[in-house]
Amino acid sequence: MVDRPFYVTTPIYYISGNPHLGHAYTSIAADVLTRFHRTRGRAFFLTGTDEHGQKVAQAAAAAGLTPQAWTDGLVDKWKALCARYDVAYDDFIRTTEPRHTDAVVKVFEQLKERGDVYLGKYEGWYCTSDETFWLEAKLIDGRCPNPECRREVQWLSEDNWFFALSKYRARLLAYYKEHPNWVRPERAYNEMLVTIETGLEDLCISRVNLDWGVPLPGGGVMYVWLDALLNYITALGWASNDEKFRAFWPANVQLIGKEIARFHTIIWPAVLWALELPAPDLVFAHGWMTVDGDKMSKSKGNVIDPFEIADRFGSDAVRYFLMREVPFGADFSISEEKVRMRHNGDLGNDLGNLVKRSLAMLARYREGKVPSTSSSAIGPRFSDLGERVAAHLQTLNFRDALEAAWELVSALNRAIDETKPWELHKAGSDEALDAILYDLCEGIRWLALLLAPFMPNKSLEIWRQLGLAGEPSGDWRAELRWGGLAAGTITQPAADPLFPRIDAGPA
Ligand code: ME8
Repeated sequence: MVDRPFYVTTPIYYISGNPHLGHAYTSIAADVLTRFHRTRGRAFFLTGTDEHGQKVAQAAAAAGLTPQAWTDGLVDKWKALCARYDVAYDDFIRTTEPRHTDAVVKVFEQLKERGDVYLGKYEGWYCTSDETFWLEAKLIDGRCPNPECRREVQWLSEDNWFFALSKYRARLLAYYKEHPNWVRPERAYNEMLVTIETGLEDLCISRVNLDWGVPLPGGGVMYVWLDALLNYITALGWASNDEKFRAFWPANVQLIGKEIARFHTIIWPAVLWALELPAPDLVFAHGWMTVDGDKMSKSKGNVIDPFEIADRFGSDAVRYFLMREVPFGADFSISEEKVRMRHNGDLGNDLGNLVKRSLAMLARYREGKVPSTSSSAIGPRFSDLGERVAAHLQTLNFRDALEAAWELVSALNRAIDETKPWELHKAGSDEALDAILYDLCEGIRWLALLLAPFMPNKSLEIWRQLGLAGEPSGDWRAELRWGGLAAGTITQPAADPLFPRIDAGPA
């Protein structure tokens, strides 16, 4: 069997402004998933920026810059967002790079040769915010029908290229029926299936009156959505590095927000088939983040600055909140209060105190040295925990994975309260004291491993406090065996709490 890396992608984000926390959400989820898969083999994580199109051109013009100067000036901010949240991508593609634009032209030529693109006239509406063509009948009150958008649309009458999407309708229907899990969550699958059943129109794939995009032979530029979708294969070296490309494609998981499901689960597979390539294994359309129930928007002034919230709570705590709050796929509302509750509760009271109390008792009763023991009250109850957390991560149930890990946090805290190590010490019950102290340290080691994909910094801190070398990134199947922590290990408890309490009010 070929050792195929696990290939994960995020959408490439429009570089029409600064990133907000919604963008970080998808990238963090992709990072958690990639880190998990790296514990079992190779993984490859692609993200990047969508730099062409009318929306970016307009933002640049408003700033008095050329689109290229505008995107060059902003891209570092998008990379900095990844760095701030420890989003460890393997490749970051910009759609203005020649490795992408060259390949995009090749795609166009191939599609043309195949007879899958043809010249026609587009007469209809266009939403610049969504970069979407809308036919008259689809508009709602004369505005963009996307519920997240509802902005004014612009009339277009252009001679453009069209992709013969309707030709792929039957294949799409068959594919959906044969692969009922290829679009998740189920709601997105059902919605997309209905869209296909209702009928598909051919897709306009060029903009003849726009010059900010990939120039097409004969004039005009490629429609920004087709340009953007292709990043997932151009970054791998499609048509330039066949060996790399074959080793990576099809992607294992493509993460997107639910509002762009139609592009990724109807247009994208059809384009891939037209290029004689397979569709990705899974497209996961996650839910939408709102602020106190409202859509995040500049005009409402409720955009959460991802840098500020990370400075206030720490990037790991924000990552934890985002993955723990709701099942991936569900919409959710974020507020400072909610993040603070999770931070002070789950992280500070449950996990942070567990580590602090356990290592403090070890320091007091055993000079910080992990004792040896022959019995464990806790290990046998959790022998399948690694497999359970892994199973949840395989299916992108981030919340369930964290809840399963928290069963161990709770069990260890409860064990302290029930065994009362201070009384065992007083009574001279050395064996029982060794047993509970070992269980606590070993349980904490497990937690560092299980939580590392979610909270890479805090897990490493825990690992260091346990006195362990390297990083908590080993293969769970080998590492998660109760008793793995060597007796005699000298722990290094830190004076400061892992998650110092944060009170309401200004930072
Ligand atoms: O659509 N809640 O880019 P974009 C959850 N360039 N996720 C959110 C979010 C929110 N409030 N806001 C943004 C584009 N996202 C195209 C994609 S891909 C070939 C081209 C995340 O800058 C989510 O992943 O509008 C969403 O799909 C994406 O950012 C949209 O980013």
